[in-house]
Amino acid sequence: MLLGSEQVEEFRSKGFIVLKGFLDEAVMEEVSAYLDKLRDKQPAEGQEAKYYEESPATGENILVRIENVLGDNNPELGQLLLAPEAIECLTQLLGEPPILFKEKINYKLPGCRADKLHQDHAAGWNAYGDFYITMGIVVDENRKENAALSFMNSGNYERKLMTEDWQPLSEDDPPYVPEDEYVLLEADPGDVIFFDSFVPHGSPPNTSDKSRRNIFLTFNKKSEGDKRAQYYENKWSNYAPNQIGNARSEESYRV
Ligand SMILES: O=C(O)CCC(=O)C(=O)O
Repeated sequence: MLLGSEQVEEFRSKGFIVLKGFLDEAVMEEVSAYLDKLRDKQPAEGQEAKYYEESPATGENILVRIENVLGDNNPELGQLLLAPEAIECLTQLLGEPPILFKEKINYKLPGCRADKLHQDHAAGWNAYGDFYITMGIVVDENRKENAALSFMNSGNYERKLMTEDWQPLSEDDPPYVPEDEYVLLEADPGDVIFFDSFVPHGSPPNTSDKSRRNIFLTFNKKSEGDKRAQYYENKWSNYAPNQIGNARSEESYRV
């Protein structure tokens, strides 16, 4: 058992736990270089799915995230990120083995818009399952000035959707209110956050000159089946990736 019973209990009561230095420096250097390569790569049909958005700060089309980076793509990256320890933690938290549902790298480059306070589950995930856990992997230093995430840490949320699908919980940027119910998660490369699909969280626009790359791997319980291929097939038919000339503007909320 990698996680102690207090950590599992903390996850159940707050909806997330932070494991400092879960991945070591050498691994994170490789991961960081890999993410730079993916940023510069032109994906072929069916490979990585890149999404671009118009920066509210500069009006330029910038890379916001890359999805479908694991599965049959980039097995070396999968090996770096999904060590047996990660699978063991997920198994403890889910109560059974995990299956990868979806994954993305959020580049959160300078000029990137806010991620409004939300529950991840509101991004249409209900259609595929009841509950998910995401492993958030910190690649760059996350600090207040480069859009570190804020999480509700009071446990004061419902373990179900609190809005309609695709709706944020608030239009405000951090500090979210009530202030004493949220924590700013300043974190370092290799730190990992395990969080459930209902815990409210978000981050402000990145107004600094430093990127803030984090990787988010989302899992469901094995007993709920493998929904990944279906998820991406549906998503790409509604929201085509790799369209740099056709970036989403701030008014249309899509993730
Ligand atoms: O990268 C971020 O700041 C936000 C991550 C997140 O909550 C999301 O993409 O759903």
